[in-house]
Amino acid sequence: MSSVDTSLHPHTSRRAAQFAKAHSTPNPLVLYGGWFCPFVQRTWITLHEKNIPHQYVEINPYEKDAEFLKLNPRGLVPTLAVPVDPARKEQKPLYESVVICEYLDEVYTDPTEHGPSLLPANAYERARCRIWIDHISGRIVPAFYRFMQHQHSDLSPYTLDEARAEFLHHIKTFVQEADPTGPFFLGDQFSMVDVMLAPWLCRLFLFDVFKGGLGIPAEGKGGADEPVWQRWRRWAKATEERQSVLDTLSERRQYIDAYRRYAEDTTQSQVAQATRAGRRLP
Ligand SMILES: N[C@@H](CCC(=O)N[C@@H](CS)C(=O)NCC(=O)O)C(=O)O
Repeated sequence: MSSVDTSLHPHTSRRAAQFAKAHSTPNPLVLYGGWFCPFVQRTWITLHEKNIPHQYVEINPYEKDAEFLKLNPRGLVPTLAVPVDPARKEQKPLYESVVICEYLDEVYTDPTEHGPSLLPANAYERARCRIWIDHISGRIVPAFYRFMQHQHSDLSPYTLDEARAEFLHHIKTFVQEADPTGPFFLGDQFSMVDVMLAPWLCRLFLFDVFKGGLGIPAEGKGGADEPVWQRWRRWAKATEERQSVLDTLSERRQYIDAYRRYAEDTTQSQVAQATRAGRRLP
């Protein structure tokens, strides 16, 4: 079956292309990524936020190149090759976007070079951030794909309205836990929680393109939920305007082409297959 999985646009574009080009020379820390991938964008944002020297290598994870599978037997991007010896000559692989981002935050700690940590110093606050990171990865992200892959068919186990309502419910729960003033989840400090959701925020326009709208009420039209949606808009605006987020985005047209196969539910990506089968995402 022909599939976007192997016929994806091969290159990143716009600001993401500039960021990739600025990190194209060999470095002991290597990010293997795909421009279209929101899990990769999490890693990219972390590298950018912390000003971490690295090499970016664009690959198509659907091609399952043998060298790539040696690094990550799951065959997923992001995959990171990290230097593990003092001379920074020997590399070992890491994968899973949350694990990778936390690793980068833990290792690159010099505040003069890398700015503040993306997680709070206080252990309780750090643990609370992890609850909301888990909410994003375990609830918001799966609901995003269920909504995006919904098909109007008698065989569909859920309606589009149900998928939309489930997605918005998880967003609302998240917003209600955010610092009331913001603009970010923890207040004025951009944190790992924001990093984890930002890539899907950048892809919400795709629901207007493919699914008849996202369904977040327009300003002043939120009824009893108006304060929640106001707080959401404050978070979304600040996060969308964050330099690290802007600099890791490609041309909108490319996302529309890449996500059409999700919207039509024809992609064979592991995420899409898990969504279709009602399994946990890879
Ligand atoms: N849980 C993984 C998910 C990564 C993931 O699904 N990446 C996709 C691209 S967005 C991929 O590499 N897909 C290859 C495939 O489905 O075979 C993470 O957080 O890093």
